[in-house]
Amino acid sequence: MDAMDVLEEDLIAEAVSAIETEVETYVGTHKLTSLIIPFLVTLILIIIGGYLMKKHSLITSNKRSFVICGLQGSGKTNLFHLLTNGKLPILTVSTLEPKSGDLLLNEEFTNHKTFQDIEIIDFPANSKLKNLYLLPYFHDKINEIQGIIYMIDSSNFDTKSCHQVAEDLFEIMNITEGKPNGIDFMIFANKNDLFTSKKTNKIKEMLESEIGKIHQLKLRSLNNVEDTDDDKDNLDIATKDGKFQFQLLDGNVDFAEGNIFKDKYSKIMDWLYEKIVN
Ligand SMILES: Nc1nc2c(ncn2[C@@H]2O[C@H](COP(=O)(O)OP(=O)(O)OP(=O)(O)O)[C@@H](O)[C@H]2O)c(=O)[nH]1
Ligand SMILES: *[C@@H]1O[C@H](CO)[C@@H](O)[C@H](O)[C@H]1NC(C)=O
Ligand SMILES: [Mg+2]
Repeated sequence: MDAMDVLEEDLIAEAVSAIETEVETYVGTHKLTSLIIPFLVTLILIIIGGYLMKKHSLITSNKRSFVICGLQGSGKTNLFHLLTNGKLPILTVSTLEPKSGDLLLNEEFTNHKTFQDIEIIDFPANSKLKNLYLLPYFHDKINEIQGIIYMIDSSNFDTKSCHQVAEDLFEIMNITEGKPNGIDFMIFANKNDLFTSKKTNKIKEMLESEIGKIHQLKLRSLNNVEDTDDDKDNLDIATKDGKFQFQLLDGNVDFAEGNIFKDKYSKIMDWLYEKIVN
């Protein structure tokens, strides 16, 4: 970008001086100074104005971000390192604050304008830290979020962790579905290299049933306090015949499985590139 700017500045300088010499000889021969000077000034102002506007639009260009979230230990920080510098970290400790980085691009995309300024953010999962960082981020920057990668540890997905994931997703989706068209999700069942891991279909089925239950419970407790419409959650539209379904949400929800340890996360990359282009 810098080199481009320098080149641009040089070009403008050259153009201006070329015009000046042209005009000087013209004025010298025709003595039309009074007419030419205002014209010249206007021209230069237009060029400079256009240049500044372009610069401004570059500075304020909408940053687009992808958020990585999910429960503790699901592999978020490992994925973050892969996406931003192409390598697995030697060791990760539980994340204490959000970290952002630029998406590392495939060579074929590095010079593509569409693929510039893509930010990846790794959020801590601990519930206090979630209230401190993730939820405020959703409220403030919802329009910058291009998609959410939700990581699940598929090797440890029992009734209890299913409930925790469902609660977590419910809270997040209630926010994202508040936005027109929602926000798209990639729900990634990570750690499928471990023999205890569950298949995506099973995980999806368990989650839909659990989120459905949570939704019904919240509805019922709201009815009990005779609070009507205004306090409803935003997942109503995704409930049909009492059953919650991801595919009825405004945002698209894709599921995939793999493991980031053995480089099996191409589904995430495909999804990312698709979202960036659209
Ligand atoms: N077997 C296996 N282990 C994984 C995989 N991905 C991550 N892990 C391990 O899971 C543990 C947690 O990984 P992190 O990336 O730190 O998880 P996190 O989601 O960032 O955790 P928090 O920051 O505490 O929320 C680490 O010990 C990783 O080595 C995987 O695909 N397969
Ligand atoms: C869902 O979000 C709405 C605002 O869009 C809010 O009023 C409601 O309390 C939320 N529900 C839950 C259960 O978080
Ligand atoms: Mg982490």
